[in-house]
Amino acid sequence: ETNGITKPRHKVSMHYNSRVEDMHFGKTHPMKPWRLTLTKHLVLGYGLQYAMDTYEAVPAGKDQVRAFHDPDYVDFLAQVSPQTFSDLCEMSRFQSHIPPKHEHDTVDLGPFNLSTSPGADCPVFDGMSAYLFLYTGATLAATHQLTTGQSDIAINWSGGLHHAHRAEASGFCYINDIVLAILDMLRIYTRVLYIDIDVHHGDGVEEAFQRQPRVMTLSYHRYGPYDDTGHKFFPGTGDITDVGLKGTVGEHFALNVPIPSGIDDRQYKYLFESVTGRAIEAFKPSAIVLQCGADSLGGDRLGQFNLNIRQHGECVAFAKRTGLPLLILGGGGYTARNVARAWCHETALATNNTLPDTIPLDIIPRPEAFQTRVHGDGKLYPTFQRTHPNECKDSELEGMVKKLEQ
Ligand code: TV7
Ligand code: CA
Ligand code: ZN
Repeated sequence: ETNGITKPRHKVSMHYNSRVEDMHFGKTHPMKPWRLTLTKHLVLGYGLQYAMDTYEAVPAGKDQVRAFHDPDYVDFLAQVSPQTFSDLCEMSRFQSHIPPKHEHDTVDLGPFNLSTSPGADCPVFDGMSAYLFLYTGATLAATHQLTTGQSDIAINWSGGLHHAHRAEASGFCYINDIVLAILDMLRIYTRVLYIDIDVHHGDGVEEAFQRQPRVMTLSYHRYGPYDDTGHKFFPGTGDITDVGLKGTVGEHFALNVPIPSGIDDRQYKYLFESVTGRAIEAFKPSAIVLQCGADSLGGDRLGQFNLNIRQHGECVAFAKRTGLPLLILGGGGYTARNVARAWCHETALATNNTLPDTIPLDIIPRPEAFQTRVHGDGKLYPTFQRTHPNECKDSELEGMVKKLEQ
């Protein structure tokens, strides 16, 4: 026992490389890799490293990434930087310019939906290539740990980038580490259940396995009609009627739970536990992959849900109670201090530890200003102020559960 933190009977491993923290998508871009620095500081500050094995990740190999992605796309990602981008675009085998899909889109897109414009979702930035192969390497190391029986639960908070397609970056995601992990797991496990609690639809993972009856994908996400900017909530897919590719063996192996804005803890618990519970009963998975996007928390800069940290964590606890091999990944999360709180809490849950609400600020290395701005009142479990009105009616959620049970 150290710091009151104890080792669980089951084996937990965490896979990470601090070099991902130095990356900058751009000044105003919402994706901030330094949320991972905060997460690390909280995890180490509470002493959770004593409850699990920690591994420094190495970059994934190009061959490993080709298990899902297009070989030209992999070559491009391996070489791209702000300096090489235009030269790479000139090369004939890469399409050099894609006209904007919407007339009001101002960013100029290059091949594979990449761009050097500052407003792009998937910008080309310094050190990007190293970053992509590192978060992917961490996910594949975590997967290896599970498939070889060395861990019962393996965690990579820098992974979970669910929007990337075979030959296209999308929504801050370039390499789909989740698809690569599941492909690897299919060598060992008969059936893999993918659960996605990020506020966005896990479209890239769903699409990759739309013909694969050995993978069930289940995403909970904000979904609704067009907003005043002419956009649907990103990526605009994941309707309740979307259950996998019709007329293939993959039909009925995708589930989508589209949710209006402002959902609270009680309503989310009801939805998550009824639908996930039924999915597990029917599908009988041999392993679970859980994408823990923290943008479903209240007060997120991009999200529109109103979950508190404890309910977000209840989803992890629920998956853990199945006793199945569990891969836990990060994902979205744009209010950095809350991302760190949630993922630290979930690391504690994975290792059967309970944490005091008062953050051990004396152990966390950072200047005074950083402390007040980033950790707020110094509590791990604040109650979030509602930022989006609750548009979820209990009767409609019940109707949704009934529909999904069929
Ligand atoms: C997993 N929302 C990823 C979630 C990806 C969401 C989007 C932004 C955004 C991008 C910026 C930026 C932003 C304040 C927010 C239709 C568009 C509208 C680009 C401005 N500020 C995950 C992706 C989503 C980029 N994209 O699931 C640079 O918000 O809605 C869209 C697409 C076209 C492109 N424009 C946005 O959580 C990790 N982007 C500021 C600077
Ligand atoms: Ca989701
Ligand atoms: Zn998201």
